[in-house]
Amino acid sequence: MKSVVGIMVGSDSDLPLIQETTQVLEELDIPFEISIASAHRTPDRVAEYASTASDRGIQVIIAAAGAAAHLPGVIASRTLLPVIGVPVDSGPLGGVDALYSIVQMPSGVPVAAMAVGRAGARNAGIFAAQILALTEPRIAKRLADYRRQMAESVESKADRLAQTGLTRYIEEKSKSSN
Ligand code: RP5
Repeated sequence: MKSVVGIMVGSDSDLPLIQETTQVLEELDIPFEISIASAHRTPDRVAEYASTASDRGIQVIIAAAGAAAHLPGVIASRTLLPVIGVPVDSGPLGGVDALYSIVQMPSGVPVAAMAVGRAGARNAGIFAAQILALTEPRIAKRLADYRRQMAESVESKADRLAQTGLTRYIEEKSKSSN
């Protein structure tokens, strides 16, 4: 199947985090491509990627970077496709630097900035799916199922908490996460 989401990371050190994104895209059965390019170390590769993505059939781009994270903004400057930015929680500032770099785009060239780290990486995949769902009913259906399963999971946790009480619930939760 042809990729409709393009994922770009600034470094191979961002790959473990971006697995959160690829997992959710796989769960929702959305084909994606993934590669590495740095806004600072390989600016020509970034420009080439961004300016050809639409012609390859890509409909949404997800760009993840840490530190002075210019990758999502630079990609957005070279394409009219929606760009979702994921601030990677790497480096001495723990991702706050990347968050500010991604969220503070100048007027006229937006990037959809996600939360720092794992939640942001997962939400990037879901947000990309929501954009695609505007024109793809099968993706909209999967997103609705995903939301329902999340709600059911919270309901079942609340039921279990009511049955076991707080202390046992916490003990059992910590045992199952070890
Ligand atoms: C950023 O600098 C990358 O996105 C990465 O998060 C961070 C560190 O990169 P490496 O020095 O580990 O390649 O450009």
